[in-house]
Amino acid sequence: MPELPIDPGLVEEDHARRGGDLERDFASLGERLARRGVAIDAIAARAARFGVAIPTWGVGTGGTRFARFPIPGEPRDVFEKLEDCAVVQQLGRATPTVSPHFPWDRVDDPRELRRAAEAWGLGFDAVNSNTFQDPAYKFGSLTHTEKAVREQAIAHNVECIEIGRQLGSRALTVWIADGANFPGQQHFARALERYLESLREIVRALPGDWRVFLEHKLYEPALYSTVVCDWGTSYACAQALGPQALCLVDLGHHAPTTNVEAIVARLVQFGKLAGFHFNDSKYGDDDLDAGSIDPFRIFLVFHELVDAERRAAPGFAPAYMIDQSHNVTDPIESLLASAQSLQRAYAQALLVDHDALDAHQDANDALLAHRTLKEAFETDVGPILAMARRRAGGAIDPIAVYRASGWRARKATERPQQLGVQAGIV
Ligand SMILES: [Mn+2]
Repeated sequence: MPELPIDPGLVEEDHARRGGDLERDFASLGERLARRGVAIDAIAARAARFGVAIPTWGVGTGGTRFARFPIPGEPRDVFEKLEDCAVVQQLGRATPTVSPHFPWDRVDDPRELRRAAEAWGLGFDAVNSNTFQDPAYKFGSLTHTEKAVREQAIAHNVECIEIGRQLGSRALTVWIADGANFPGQQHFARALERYLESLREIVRALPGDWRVFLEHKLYEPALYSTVVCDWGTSYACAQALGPQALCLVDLGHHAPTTNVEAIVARLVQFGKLAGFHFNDSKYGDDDLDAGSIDPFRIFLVFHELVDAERRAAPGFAPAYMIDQSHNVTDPIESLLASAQSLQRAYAQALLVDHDALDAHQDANDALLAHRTLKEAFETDVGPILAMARRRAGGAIDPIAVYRASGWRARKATERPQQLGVQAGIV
């Protein structure tokens, strides 16, 4: 049995206080779904298997280019980050894995880190490398014009694979900040050729059962052009690099009006979808909480994923991670709410009547096809998610239990504030 950071008595109290209402809501929703030919327990069982990774940097307060406002009791090292991830998993039951980042999470012995995670009942998902902070990377990393800098960046990624192997991870996510601020600064083709050359070295270092996730981003920190700017570039690179290379979709890394769900469908079709960095945005790469701005878009993404699952699309095994910057909330609360938003979108997508949708599409009945999707999206699946959590030992109302636990105030005493606590976001 994993250790539980929050007093289980508080979860029992939550079940006692809210369990009766939940059962009535669940039964009522079950009746309505049965009229549509849907068995609520089957949906609840599938929703319960949904899991999204928490990035270790997500449990710390993020920041903007202007300031960071730390809150008392933030984790000071990766072991304390794991502790906070364990809180999110204990109460929410949708975040069984953690995605580490190096060098921020560097420890002397990765096996000790693995044991610490296992004690909390947590596993490790994709390992993230960092080639954007070292002073050597001012003009690029894997695409730098100087071979020595490229070699430094390659060696760092290879080291991340080695650490990840010891942690039980099986994927490396590579995002580079490389690009240009001025037209003419960088030769587009030569920079991308250097990227491919460097990535080939990294792919050569991958164990056979590992994958490398290529993350594209249209701007920032480079403000005129980036080397891996869009999904087309990412796809072409993944093709050139072979079957172990796949394309990762960060929801915030596109121009504001981009149809992200269509990109997801394309990557599924071509067998190159690595997975996601989930977040939400209004203007750009805002890194707001998943589901806070446009829950319909997340639903449409999950509709494509459920469709792929249903068709057993070849090679379909996406990795899910939250990638957000928590600037004005307690990160634990934001992560609980975000994981719930994602699980909600998944459960809603499971309710889509695919046979009806196929028929409406074939008949070119635009209105009924659209209404079929909306009917699923507009179903309040809250009782399904709450029941899945309760059955797994989580809280019916995770944020209420978290607040009642006094976790943050206790940690404020146990974890005296340090200046310059590492935080970052990619
Ligand atoms: Mn990302």
